[in-house]
Amino acid sequence: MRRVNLTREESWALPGVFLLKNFLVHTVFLVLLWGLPMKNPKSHFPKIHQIAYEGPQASQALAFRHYNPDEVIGGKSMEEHMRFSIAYWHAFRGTGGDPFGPGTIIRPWESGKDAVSIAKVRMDAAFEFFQKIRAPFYCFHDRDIAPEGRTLAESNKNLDQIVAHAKQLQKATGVKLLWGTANLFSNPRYMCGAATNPDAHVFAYAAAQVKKALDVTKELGGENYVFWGGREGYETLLNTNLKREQEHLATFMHMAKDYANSIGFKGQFLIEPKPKEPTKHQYDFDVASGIAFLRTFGLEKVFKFNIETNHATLAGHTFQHEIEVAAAAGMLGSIDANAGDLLLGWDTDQFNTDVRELTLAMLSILKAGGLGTGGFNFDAKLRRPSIDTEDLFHAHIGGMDAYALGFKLAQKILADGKLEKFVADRYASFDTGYGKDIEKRRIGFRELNKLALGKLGEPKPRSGKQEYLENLIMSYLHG
Ligand code: XUL
Ligand code: CO
Repeated sequence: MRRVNLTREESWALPGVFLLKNFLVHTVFLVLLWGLPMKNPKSHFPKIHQIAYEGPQASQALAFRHYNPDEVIGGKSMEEHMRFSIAYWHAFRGTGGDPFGPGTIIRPWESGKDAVSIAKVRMDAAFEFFQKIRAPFYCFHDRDIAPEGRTLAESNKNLDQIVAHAKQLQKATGVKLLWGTANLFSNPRYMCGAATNPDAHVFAYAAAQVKKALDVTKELGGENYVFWGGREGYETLLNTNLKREQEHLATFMHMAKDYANSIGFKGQFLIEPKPKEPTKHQYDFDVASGIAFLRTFGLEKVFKFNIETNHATLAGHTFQHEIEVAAAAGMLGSIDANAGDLLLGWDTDQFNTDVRELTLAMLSILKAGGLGTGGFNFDAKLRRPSIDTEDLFHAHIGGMDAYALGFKLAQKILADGKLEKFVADRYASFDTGYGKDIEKRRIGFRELNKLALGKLGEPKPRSGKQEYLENLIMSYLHG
């Protein structure tokens, strides 16, 4: 065959090439058309736009009145200050079920050909929600995001598929993982505990599950890793070797840290105390007993605390109390933001809109220098009759606004300085003289005895001024 040298234009005009060209152009066009919906996947919340800050006078309900992510306070945006996070288990696995009846909440995205594909669509909906509600972080248990398989290997395989999906969504949206954790409490194998189970077989299985959870938390850039010991406690002391179980729990935590170090996971380890529920007694009862546990077993440098409001009240403390105890030990890590119903007495996990409580909590958090790698994770769920998708937005808007307002009011209280000055003055006798010597441990009972019998005489009582201080706080809240 004779070869002819054709120009580029001429070669495009040849019949065969013309057909090929047309074919290519059409194919590219079709692929582009087909690709469009892939780039703009179907919205799961088509009627709801990204929530905007509209200020306290906002006319519509789906707007922020106090949380303005872009507002800069003290050189940092509110988004950076608050580090809000969505709890996957409540927001995307919560059904409204309770011990007396099944779930009431049916989500349109909960359908598909198999559990893994449903999990992927659910995750698409979750990331759309994170963006629309303007939460920069989310948190999960391994089994929230991916279905548990028939074997551990199958569960790990499911998790790998979903983690790959999460990684893409994180990259596409900029939403990050505040913390990961393992669910060591739902499956019946853990009914007598995980690390504190009397059966070493269960301990081994739990270790393997946490190993994997640490792997995926690292893979997704998680900034912390949480241990909530849901069933690490007992139902009755009749069948329990408490000492051995506590030692096993500590061993498990040491193993977790050794493994995390070995894979180069730099996230902060957090313990989330809770006194009871589901067990009668949980070993990490509250922050104080958590500190004692960690110090007893040489783990105090490894852990900080993830403090949950409702867990604090179940332990008979205020939220602020738990924050102060952790802060005093330099172990304040993160917050599971919710509220309990004090008349009910179980872990109702409600959204917190009590601005006074949150202002006081924020005051303690700010005085402690903030949360570092932690954040405010909404470990809170909708009430059983709140079945509209929109309710998920109202709930989180309320929580975010209440926390943002609490933050701003606490800033105001600190800037004003009256409260801090009052407290500083109350302890001023320890700033100089024998008071300072006491703090520095430079004197003892003999010297103090001499002073008390000699020039000091009877101490003069001073008012604690509680009512004045309560009114002062009220003046910041309500003018
Ligand atoms: C349970 C609870 C957990 C932890 C994570 O009361 O708070 O969801 O936050 O395991
Ligand atoms: Co929690």
